[in-house]
Amino acid sequence: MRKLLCLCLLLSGLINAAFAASVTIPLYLTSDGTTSIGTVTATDTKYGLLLTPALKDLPPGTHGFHIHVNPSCAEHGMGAGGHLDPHKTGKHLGPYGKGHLGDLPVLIVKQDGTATLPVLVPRLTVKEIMNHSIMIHEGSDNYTDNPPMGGGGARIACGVIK
Ligand SMILES: [Cu+2]
Repeated sequence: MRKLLCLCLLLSGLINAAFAASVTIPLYLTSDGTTSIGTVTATDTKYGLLLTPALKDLPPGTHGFHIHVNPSCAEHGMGAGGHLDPHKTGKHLGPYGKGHLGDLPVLIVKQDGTATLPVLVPRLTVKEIMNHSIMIHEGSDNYTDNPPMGGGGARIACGVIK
């Protein structure tokens, strides 16, 4: 019996190692701060941070999608502050550049208002995004500072990562 217990503990340890850290983030419209639009699940993989959205009630098209620095969605998303930029680059260069670490690939929303297509963020981990926030913008993102912050504009949905 004791042997079996040991084997079980060993196996569960192996399973934990195989399935790395993960966090599910609830998102809400910034218009009222309380209307749920679903979740984004962040998981560490050997290729980077995989973000899997299960979202609804969004405008179709591509949207700027970022990790913002403050763990707050208050004041229509403005409480989240700027993009996560621990290395103080001051540059918005997208997920594959050397600027803000919080610059994610654009979020793609289908005609029916849902977003389910995962994106991979090579420079981030679950640990690095904890106690920050995730933001969806009204506009898209051209991964440059012209226009500022890739042209995302208004903050339409937000979730605190904890
Ligand atoms: Cu943003």
